Amino acid sequence: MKKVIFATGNQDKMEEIRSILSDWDMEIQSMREAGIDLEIVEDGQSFEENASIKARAVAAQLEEEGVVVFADDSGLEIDYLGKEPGIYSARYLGEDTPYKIKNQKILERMAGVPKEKRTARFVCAIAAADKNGEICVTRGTIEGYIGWEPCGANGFGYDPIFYLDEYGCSTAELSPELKNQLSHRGKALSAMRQKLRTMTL
Ligand code: ITT
Repeated sequence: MKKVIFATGNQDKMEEIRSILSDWDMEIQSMREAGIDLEIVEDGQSFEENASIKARAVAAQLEEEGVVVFADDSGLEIDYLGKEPGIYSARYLGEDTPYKIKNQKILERMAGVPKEKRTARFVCAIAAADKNGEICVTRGTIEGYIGWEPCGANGFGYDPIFYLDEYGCSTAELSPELKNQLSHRGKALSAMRQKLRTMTL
């Protein structure tokens, strides 16, 4: 394996991924940097299925040997809301709706719900594929709860309303380094690195 292309159009994710993999001795390109522009329909029923769909769609465009495509499918599961928004996290209330509004809506739906029922988690599935198809998928999660108000300016998406018990703050209040150490994305990427270490690609 000589290069990894990330099948994502999400710049915030890409920034976290680069930082998480910064000590990896491997060329990492975004889809855009690799000159690939694809509309991918994410019609899977799980994070793993959607990650595979994205990785396989981009890998099918590859001509070069030794290139592996990674894709990240992630989201927020809120137990009180029956695991919503889940795999629909990016599409919740509409893809282009600002996160300030999405987060406010979630806080409204959680009004009056006691702390013990506010449990939630971020989930991330990372899929790897080469031009012959899928190689493997890993998952990482981080457990937390939905707070009562948005807080913090780091991170992206639902970070301002997702709080960690151990730190008493939202993931948008953590430094990027600490978030990446603890996060669903950090865990799934580290599991993927472990898995690929045992393979000759
Ligand atoms: P790509 O499919 O192009 O990678 P996307 O933004 O559509 O980009 P997803 O379908 O995986 O990606 O949706 C993930 C959504 O879940 C993301 O847009 C955020 O709203 C949310 N999310 C995932 N990880 C997050 C994190 O670390 N912090 C906050 N929100 C996160």
